[in-house]
Amino acid sequence: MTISRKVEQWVKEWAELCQPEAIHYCDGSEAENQRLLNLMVKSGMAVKLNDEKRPGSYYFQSDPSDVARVENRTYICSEKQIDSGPTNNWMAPAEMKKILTEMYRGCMKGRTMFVIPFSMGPLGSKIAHIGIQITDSPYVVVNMRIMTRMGEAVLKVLGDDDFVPCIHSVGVPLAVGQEDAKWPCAPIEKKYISHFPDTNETWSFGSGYGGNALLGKKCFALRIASNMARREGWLAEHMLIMGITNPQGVKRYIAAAFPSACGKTNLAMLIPTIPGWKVETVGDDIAWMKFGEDGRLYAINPEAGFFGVAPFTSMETNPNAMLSCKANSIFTNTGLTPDGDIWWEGIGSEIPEGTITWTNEVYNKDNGKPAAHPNARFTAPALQCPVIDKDWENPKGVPISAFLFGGRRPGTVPLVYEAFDWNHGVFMGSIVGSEVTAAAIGLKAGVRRDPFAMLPFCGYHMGDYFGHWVNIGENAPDPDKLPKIFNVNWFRKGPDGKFLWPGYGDNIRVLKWIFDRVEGMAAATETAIGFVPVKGSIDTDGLHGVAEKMDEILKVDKSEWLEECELISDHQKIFGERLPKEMKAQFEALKERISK
Ligand code: O2Y
Ligand code: MN
Repeated sequence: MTISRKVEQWVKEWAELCQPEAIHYCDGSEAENQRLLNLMVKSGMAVKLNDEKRPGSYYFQSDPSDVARVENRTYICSEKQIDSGPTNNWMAPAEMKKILTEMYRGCMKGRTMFVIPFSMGPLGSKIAHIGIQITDSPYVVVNMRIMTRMGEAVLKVLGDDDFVPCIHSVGVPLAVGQEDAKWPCAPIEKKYISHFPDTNETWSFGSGYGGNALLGKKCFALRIASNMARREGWLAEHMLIMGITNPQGVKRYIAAAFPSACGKTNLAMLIPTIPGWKVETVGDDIAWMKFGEDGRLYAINPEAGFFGVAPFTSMETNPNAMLSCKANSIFTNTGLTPDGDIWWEGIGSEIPEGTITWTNEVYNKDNGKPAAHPNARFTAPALQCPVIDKDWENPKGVPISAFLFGGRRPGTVPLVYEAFDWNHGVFMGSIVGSEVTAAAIGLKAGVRRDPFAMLPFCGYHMGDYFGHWVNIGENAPDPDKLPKIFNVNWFRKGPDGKFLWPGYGDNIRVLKWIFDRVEGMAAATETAIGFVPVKGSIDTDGLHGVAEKMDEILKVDKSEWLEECELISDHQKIFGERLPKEMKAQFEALKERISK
């Protein structure tokens, strides 16, 4: 393996601090992957699933204290606190590094330090970037192998260049002869997911789970990359990317941002219910976008796999996701059936007798405990998705014709509306939110704003982030080629409390309207909030009882929007002086239009 002196020196320094028993540079080969999986099976951390049911796949149970991203332990350590903004936790970089250096000292004793060279995006793409993650978790290595392009080939492309450094430890050194935990991790108060935007570094300590530990994903591809994108004039977004082809064979790509758990993976892999339309997947979570030579915005999916939520994914709700994880996949915190397969709530079949839960107990329907944790995950190669787009690895990316924003709004927000122009679209992205009714810990009931679905992922001041979107529009090589911007809301409810819109595969009907708007074809009415479909311009053929609800589904109610404006006013205040004047102007214009 050709390892540059820069990489070697950096690894040496970290090894001196973390004091691992051994250092292993990952080559990304199948043999290496198998060796690690076998070792984890032997140690009791992994279970090999039945090859007849789930070929090449493995099952893991995490520690019950380590089951999801930990936002309250996630920090943006910019030099100045103000630059991290009101929506991030902050600590001065020197202070954080002092704390963490002491925690990293000797933290890998008794373990192997793995060095993972990885590319976010197709190797060699001008939009892609290379990172190197140091970790003491073999679980992280086998997941990173699915989620990124990883191994020797990356080091070759990197040569002597700089890379994005990512440090990770589960934070549990092993004394000589000490038996390892099944899922080693540190207690919550010792977990730190720290980002240093001024030096592009991520230092993660204490968690082995998902976004806290697979550092290419949320830490690099969103929090660090959003800073890189701002400095360099591109976009790093929490967006799926999909291709849509109409019956005439015309294809357009859209990118869509929805808060976590709003069905992004389902939309990215949608199976259309209207004849002749086709949807293909480029990515289900993150988009990196740069202007191409033709003045259009091109997007790549920086990832190579899906880290999808398992519960309620089924052959009914998302057959393409189910087929993506039918082999060569990793399952974390699902149930484990006696015949060596996985099971979760909402999978679409009865739970087999004797299924083991994610907490390693025999499932008992009477004790109210689910078989799968609600945030149980499958890690599956994107290539296995039956509708993966032929250009999903095109190094140039795919040209984006439209952006979609949306949240879960039972009232106020119509099924779809289109922005008047770019800055109005940026304003729409800045007010995305979902209504929270449950007494979720630390949340008040009401609309929880999640601007651009980036609240947990924007690596700098969110007010400056809105400004960056405004600048992208201002500096576009050809403003006429900018994507059009839409807001969608699949979740509007009627007075009976039931969803008005069928959702899932029928969302193609909304995408069809958006597609036709992009092509200058579908009809719309100008309202106070934007362009809304005229009655009959959303195809409801073959849907029972929906045509008669379309007025309600598309309604823009003056009193509801006056109330919404009160909430938007509170929301904008959060960003203080850093709220761009363009966003203030958009809000004033909205209020004026509504009050007319
Ligand atoms: O809980 C985690 O660590 C995973 S979070 C995640 C994973 C895949 C895609 N999106 C998300 C998210 O929280 O947006
Ligand atoms: Mn996500």
